[in-house]
Formats: sequence, structure tokens, C-alpha cells
Amino acid sequence: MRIADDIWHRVRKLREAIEQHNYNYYALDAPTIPDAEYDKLFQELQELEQHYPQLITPDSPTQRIGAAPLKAFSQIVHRMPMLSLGNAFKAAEVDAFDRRVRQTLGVDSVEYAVEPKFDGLAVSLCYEGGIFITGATRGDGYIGEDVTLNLRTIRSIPLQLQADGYSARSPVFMEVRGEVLMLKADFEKLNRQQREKNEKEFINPRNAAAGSLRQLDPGNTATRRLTFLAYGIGACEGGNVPRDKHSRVMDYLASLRFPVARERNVVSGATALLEYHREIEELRERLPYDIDGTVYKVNDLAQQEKLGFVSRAPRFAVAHKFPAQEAVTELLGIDVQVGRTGTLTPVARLKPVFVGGVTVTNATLHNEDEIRRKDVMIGDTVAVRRAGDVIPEVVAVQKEKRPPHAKFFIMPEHCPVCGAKAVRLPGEAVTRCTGGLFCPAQRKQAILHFASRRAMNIDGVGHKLVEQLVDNAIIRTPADLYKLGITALATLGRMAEKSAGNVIGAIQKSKNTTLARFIYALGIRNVGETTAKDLARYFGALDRLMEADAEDLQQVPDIGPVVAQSIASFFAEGHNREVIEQLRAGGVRWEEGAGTQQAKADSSAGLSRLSGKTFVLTGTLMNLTREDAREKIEALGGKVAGSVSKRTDYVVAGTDAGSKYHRAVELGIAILDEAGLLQLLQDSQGGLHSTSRNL
Ligand code: JCF
Repeated sequence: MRIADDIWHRVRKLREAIEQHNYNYYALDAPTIPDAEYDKLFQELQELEQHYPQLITPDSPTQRIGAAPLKAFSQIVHRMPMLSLGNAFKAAEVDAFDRRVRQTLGVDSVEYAVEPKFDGLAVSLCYEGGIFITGATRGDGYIGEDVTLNLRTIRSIPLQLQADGYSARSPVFMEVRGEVLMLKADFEKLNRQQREKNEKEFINPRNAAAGSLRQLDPGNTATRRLTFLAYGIGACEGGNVPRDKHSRVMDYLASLRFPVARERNVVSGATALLEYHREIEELRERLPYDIDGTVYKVNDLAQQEKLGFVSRAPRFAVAHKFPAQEAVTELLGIDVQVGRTGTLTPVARLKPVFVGGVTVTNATLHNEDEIRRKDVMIGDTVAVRRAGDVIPEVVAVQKEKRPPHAKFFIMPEHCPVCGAKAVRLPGEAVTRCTGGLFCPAQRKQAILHFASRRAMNIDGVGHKLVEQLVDNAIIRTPADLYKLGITALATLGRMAEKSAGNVIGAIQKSKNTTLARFIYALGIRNVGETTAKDLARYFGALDRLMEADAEDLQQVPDIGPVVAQSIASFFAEGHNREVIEQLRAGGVRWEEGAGTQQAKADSSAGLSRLSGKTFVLTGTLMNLTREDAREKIEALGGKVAGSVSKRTDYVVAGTDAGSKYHRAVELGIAILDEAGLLQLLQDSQGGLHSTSRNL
């Protein structure tokens, strides 16, 4: 059958477009169309090829998947061996490397091509006449496994080289060297899927990539999204491959559309190498893929040749490794720690182990379910991970090393600090101490939260002070803060009278607050800042909030059954009510209003002037901060928006008001100055107080 020219043309266009999008997505990390659009193009091509199978060519993007499973991998001999790199861990080792290089070359300073060291699997891709023919794992460096079919499923690997300026002269033969890896985001996604299918999760992206690349059925590989990053060229014949600098070889690979590290650079001297290493370590967590160090290569290829090789590693390159983020050690015991809302967290007590650059003796086990999922027992040999500033965690157990005396961990039925009953609610992963503010551990956390900046904002009441105040039985509850005198503080010894005075001053100052801040400061489980604001706006007064049952609470916009229940339970607790009473008696105060709940009922009578009104604040106010103004408006049922529109009711303009002011004038919206706002607030409040029933 003769195929019409326009179909041929369409197929070619689709293939070009799809490969372009593959490149944009995988190599440049800058997709230009949504995934759904890409899928449409792909589907159209698949349909055309189904209809006209004679159009199918091996380099069609649809042919990346689709080969039958293999029985075993065959072997491929690398034309040029795949070397390993010598390692350096310390600055002194990097200095020594640079010194040796300079001495051998007889020069004062050496230029290095530098890049992050990818934590993946090394592979070699063979191109003949610009077409991807075979690909192999590193194997023993001389002979690897033929994983061509799996590599073809990796969309960042060009099937056909087509670079501007080079395409006419693709090398007759070329081995492209690089690493196959799984992006962190794809790894998280894969493990989520594994969890849902009740299948084993992968320990890290590297293992996931290795497992995926070595699938005998390429269909399996295709379902796991892998990425390729090139780092060099092996054997090569013909073409116009740069022969002077490694950095230019990398530019050449990039021009052939191979993904290469964006962070690659050229620097001179050992100091610059170490500086680069620090920069990359700083960047590490934010990179989309795992790295385990940096690679330094003498940039000049003639100098590389002069330096040559020792055994199987080049003398012209070195891998500067980060301290390992995972280490294996022994799990000596499991302690249980208590958090602010009573969360009991099992913490592994470990035989000290050096990991991520520090000695670690504790690591979190998260919760009971995680312990079961990983099948952790006391006495086990475990892998511990410490990445960046994240809390170290136990990631896996080496079950084959489990001793016969290994002990099963059972979550305690009582809080280890206060002895109150510990419960695990249905559907929740965490076990909680029910001791509430009677529990010293919860009490400390609760007081710290109460004093924190976004709550009561008490300067100077930090971790150490609270620890001392509670341990010495000077305070028990947040309310006790308001009974503190300078003498009591001074007895702690660590504080000069002046700073004790400052702390007392800050405590006194915090007495003037808002209802929203106060509700947030109480530290009710599931009640963050936003929910606290919603509650304050809706109820307008603390008593009304305290009297509300779970059903009433669900009437508040955005509050569901779970949050409603935790609020109701909090206020049902006599101890909590007592502390609130003491806080009020101690002088903590805020402005109250009818709230939107009341306002709704009152609005027909025109009593609430702010409920449902939208304000925009602009410029600098003299007596109020913007945050104060917002809180006051919200306390009376108003809303504060960020930009002026037709729906804006008032624009509050301070000094230096800019475009928002002009926009308000344009739209004919009411403009208030600060005095006008205060007047409006006062009027609205007065009106409500005189008519509100529950105050
Ligand atoms: O992971 C890398 N970025 C990397 C690994 C870079 C290189 O230039 C390498 C490598 C492994 C071996 N060069 C060799 C010879």
C-alpha cells in the first residue's frame, strides 16, 4: 500500500515534536507543554503506526518500549574500559591530589573540570552513525551486561543524534558514558505506588534505579521513570569531537542533546576545588537527584594523557565524596519521647555510628506502624540515614543478622513521662499520651508554643528557660507565666536581673492580645493559625467558642468533624478550662465582638457593619502594624484581601500608599485613612456590644 505523503509528513512531525518534548522535559527540565498534550501527540503517533505498521522505524519514540522479555542479559565488551575513580574524603586528600598532578605536569596551577558525582549506575551507550545501537552496564569495567532494551525506555537518552552543526558529521562510532538514575520525585512516586500495591518499597533512588535497569522485561523498566546524565566519552571514531578540553567534550555532548549536569564548571587550584565542593554540598538537598560527592578532572586532555593511569583509576581525576549518609549499626533499645500534643515517638537508641559527618546515637522510628512495616526489633542490625539537617532515621533492617534474643517492641500503654493512659485512635498512625497539660513533657512543649512568636509572642521565653522553670516547679502552666516575679527568675542563677526584667516585661506586654492569637496559643490539636483565626472570626468571643459542641463547631467554614472533635475535647477538659480562667484572671485580654455567627443573625438589623466586608491595606499605618489592623478587622468579621477589585469595600491607605490607592480611586471604592479605620472599628464594635446577647 502506498502511504500518502501527508501521513508520512505527519508521522515525521510527531516524532520530531515528541523527541523535542522529551529533551525539554528530561534534559532541560523545562517542559513547554502540559503532560496531557504530550500524551495526545504520543497517542496520535501510536495510532498512525498501528494503522500503517510499515512506517514504524526503530528510532520512533513509540519503539522505546515494546520488546519481549529476555531470559538473561548477554554481555557486551566495552571498547574502552570503564574506569573507576579514586576517592578523596578530606581536604588534605584533595590538596595531595592537586599537588601530585602539578608535580607530574611540572606546572604551578592546574585547571579542572568539576561536576557533582551522580549516585546512580554507570552505563556506556554505543552510537553508530549517530544511531543508538547498544547500551551496557559497567560490569567489571571491561565487560558489562547488555541492557539496550531497558535503556531505550529512558526518554532522556537520544535514539538518534541530531545536533545543530554536528549532525552532518556524527562520529562513525562513539561510546557515551554516564549514569542512569532515578529522580527523587520519581522515586517518591514509585514507592507510593509500591505501598499501594502492598509491594516492597525501595530503600533509595539508587537501588530503585538499579532494580529498574536490570529488569528482564523492558515493559517493567518503562513503568519506572529513569533518567540519564552523561559525564564523558569512551571510544570514538570520526566526527568532530573536541580533542583539547574535557569541558568542551561536555559542551559537545550537551549540543548532541545528552543531559549533562547543569552545575558543571571549570576552576583552577585546590582551594577552588574545595570551594566548589562546599557549594555543591550546600545545594545537595535541592538537586532533583542524589549525588554522593563531586568529581574533579584535569581539564586539558593532553595533560590527562601525560598523567595516565594507576592500576584501574586515572591519575587525572578524583571523586571527592561526601561523608556517607547511611551507616549500619546496632539497635540497642527503643525509647519513647513525648511531643507537644502528646505524640509518643519511638526513638532508636543506637550503638554510636559515624553517619552524614557526625556521630549519631539516636534516630527516629516515626511510629508503631513504621516499626512494623520495616520489621524492626531491638537487637537488630539497622541502616541509619542522616541527610542534611533532617533528623536521623532508621531506614531498614538487615534481617539475616537478627540475633535469637532480638526483642519485639510494644508501644507502652502509658505515657513514659506522666503515666497517663496512652491511646491510639482508629485511623491514626500515632499513639498519644492523654495526660494533657498534667504531663510535664507536654507541659513544657505547650508553654513553649504558648510563648512562641505567632502565638503570645513572648520574647526570651525559650527552650532552656522553660526547661528550668518546669523542672524546678516554678511554673506548671502557661498561666503561671503571668505570676512570675523577678525574684523567682533570678533564683535560676543563669539570669542577670536586667534580662529577668526584660522577660517579665515581655510577659506583661503579651497580656494585650487578640482572640485569634489566644486560641492559637492554647495549642489545641489540629488548630493552627488559620483555624484559630476562623474560630475567632466566627464566634467573636471565647465563651461562645468554649460552649460550642462538635456539631456547632462544624458550622464554622472550613472546619470538619476531626478538627471540631479535637476542639470540643480540649474545652471539655476541666484542667484546660481552669488554665484559661487563670489566664483571664492574670490579665490576658483581647477585644471581643459578636462574630460572624452572630453577625449573620444580626445583619438583617444592620448591626454588624464589618461582617462580610472586604478590606485592602496599603501604605504604612502610624499606630497599627498591618498585622494588628488585619486582626482587628477580622475580629469583627471583616476580611482582608491582597489586591483591589470591584468587590473591595474599603481601602485603608497609610502613608506612601501606591498603586492600590490609585486603583481604589479609579474604581470609586471607599478610602479610609488610619483614623477613619479606627473610627469604623470602634463604631462596629460598640454597636455589637450593646446588642450582643452572650457577653
Ligand atoms: O558521576 C559523575 N559525575 C562522574 C562519574 C563523572 C566522571 O567524569 C566520571 C565518573 C566515573 C568515572 N569519570 C569516570 C572515569
